[in-house]
Amino acid sequence: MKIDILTLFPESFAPFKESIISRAQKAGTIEINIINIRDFSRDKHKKCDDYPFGGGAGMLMSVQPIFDAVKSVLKEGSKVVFPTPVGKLYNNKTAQKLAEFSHLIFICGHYEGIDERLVELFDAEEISIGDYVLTGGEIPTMAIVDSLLRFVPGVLKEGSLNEESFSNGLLEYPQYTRPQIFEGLEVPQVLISGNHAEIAKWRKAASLEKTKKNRPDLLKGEKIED
Ligand code: 6GU
Repeated sequence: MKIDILTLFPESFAPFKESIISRAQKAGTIEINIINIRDFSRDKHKKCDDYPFGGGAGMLMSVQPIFDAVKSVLKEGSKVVFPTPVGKLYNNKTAQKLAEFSHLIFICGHYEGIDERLVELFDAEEISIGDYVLTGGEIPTMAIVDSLLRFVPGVLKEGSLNEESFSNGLLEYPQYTRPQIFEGLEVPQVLISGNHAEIAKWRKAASLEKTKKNRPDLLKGEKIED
C-alpha cells in the first residue's frame, strides 16, 4: 500500500520513523511519502492561507496548493481522506475498509480548515477521530494511518490482530508479565497454570468485565461471539 500525506508541517511525522511502521516501510510492505503542501504554492511568498468568504475568525488553507499537491500524486484507484472534526466518526471498521485501498492520500488541514470544494472535487472521505477539536489534521492522520496499517497484510505478525480490543466486539483482556508478585499484587493463578482451556475461559470473562467497566456502550444490543 502507498500512502501520501499532504501537510504544511512535514516534521510532525517523525514518529513514523519508529517501530512497526518503520519496519513495514523498510520491508517494502508499505510506502509512506510526506509531501509539503507549501512546495506547491504558486504565490511568490509561498503563502498557503486565505480569508474565508463571508467573514469570521481565522484563516482557511488556500485551495490552489492543496489542489496541485493532490493532483501530483492522484492516480486511478486513489482514495482521498480528509481528517476533520466534521467528518464521520472513525473506528476499526473504517480502518479495515481504508486498508483495502492500494493508494491513500491524506490532506492535513490547518487553521480553520480547507475550501469545501476540495472535498467535492476529490470525493474526499471526511473522518473525525472523536468529539473534541485538535489544532490540525496531523495527529488525526497519524492515528488513522497507524491504526489502518495493522490491517494491511504483512505489517503485523500473523495472528496478532485476533485477540486485540474490538476484534470480537470486546476490549482486550488484561495481561501480566514477570515478576509473579509485584508491590504485593499477584498475577492471577490461572495464567501460570498451563491449562490453556482455563486460561481462555478466564480471558473471555476478564474481557467482558473490562468492557462492562470502561465501555458499556459496546455491549448494548450486541451479541458476544466466541
Ligand atoms: Cl480529524 N481534526 C481535527 N482538527 N480535530 C479533530 C479531528 C480531526 N477529529 C477530532 N477532532
